[in-house]
Amino acid sequence: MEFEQFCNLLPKIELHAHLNGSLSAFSLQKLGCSNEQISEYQQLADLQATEKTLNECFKLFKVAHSATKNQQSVYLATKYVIEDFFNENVAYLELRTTPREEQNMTKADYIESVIRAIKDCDKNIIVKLLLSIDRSDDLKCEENLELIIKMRQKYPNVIKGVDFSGNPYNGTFDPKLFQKARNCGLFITLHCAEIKNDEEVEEILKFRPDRIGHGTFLHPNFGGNDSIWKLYLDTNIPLECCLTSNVACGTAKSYKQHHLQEWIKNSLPFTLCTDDKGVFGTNLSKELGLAYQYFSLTPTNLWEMTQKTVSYTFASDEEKKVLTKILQDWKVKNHF
Ligand code: 6MZ
Repeated sequence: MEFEQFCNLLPKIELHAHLNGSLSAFSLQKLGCSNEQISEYQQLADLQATEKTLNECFKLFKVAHSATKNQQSVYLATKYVIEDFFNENVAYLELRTTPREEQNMTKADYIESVIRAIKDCDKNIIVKLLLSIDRSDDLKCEENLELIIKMRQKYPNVIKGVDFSGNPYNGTFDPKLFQKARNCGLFITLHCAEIKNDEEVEEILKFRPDRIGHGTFLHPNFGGNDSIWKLYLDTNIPLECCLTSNVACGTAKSYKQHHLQEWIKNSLPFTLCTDDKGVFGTNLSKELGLAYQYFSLTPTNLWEMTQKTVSYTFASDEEKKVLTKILQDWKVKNHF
């Protein structure tokens, strides 16, 4: 089997995908975005990685947000994103999104629309929802968490966790807030060290979330420091690694000089993810291909990484067994 085909056909697990950032240009078109907006979106997605900065990337989310302002469009957006992941053989998807209020839509309506699309999905893919707390929306964090807890009580099999995201130049991590979420049975994944912010990173690691996103400025060779790296090693928290996103945002210098190498070298837990595949013009199969190209991860390494990722998911034990079997059967069927 050709390597590209391997990456596409492998039953994959995606744990870090923001709903609105995952919308393809084609989906945005179907959701009513103008040609002008689409070309702005595509031009930026096609730019040389080094020409973009994290702040510029954040401007792009406005395009998708302008197309998902009511319950029907949020429903359709969720449906399209799930279908795109399914079409590249993602078997398990944890989709995350920030509940958003618009003129004719409450945050609860927003969540309900996403859940309706997840429940209506008739494809062979397991989808779970993580609700994001936007760090830029400091003043509303408590209120947002209350809503998330309430919705989780209503949909315990779909809403599995809470994510802390948003522009990392804004806001601060509040351990009390996430402890409250944890006490209510929610899993916690936090964007951590996407930019250099040692004080916050230390607090996040001491909190010991179930997973962290990005982890860019942790290792001393990548802008971290010895005590932070030691703290990380003590926790051994799985990393949601988003290669293209980090390179596109300029937080990693290049694919070759990406901090993932430290995880590989030290046999630390990680999984490859897309972050915002619409914004960054990628998909999970491509991310696997990049790990092969730049870090020599073989098909066997990538299969093993996927198998380990099963234990990092927020799925039930039963679902984890199903995923393990899917992967085992696929390996046997494809003789490798
Ligand atoms: C931090 C990010 C992000 O929630 O509207 N988001 N937060 N770092 C990143 N790295 C590039 N990429 C996306 O999806 C878009 C939202 O996800 C968060 C931002 O808050 C963005 O507005 P939803 O579905």
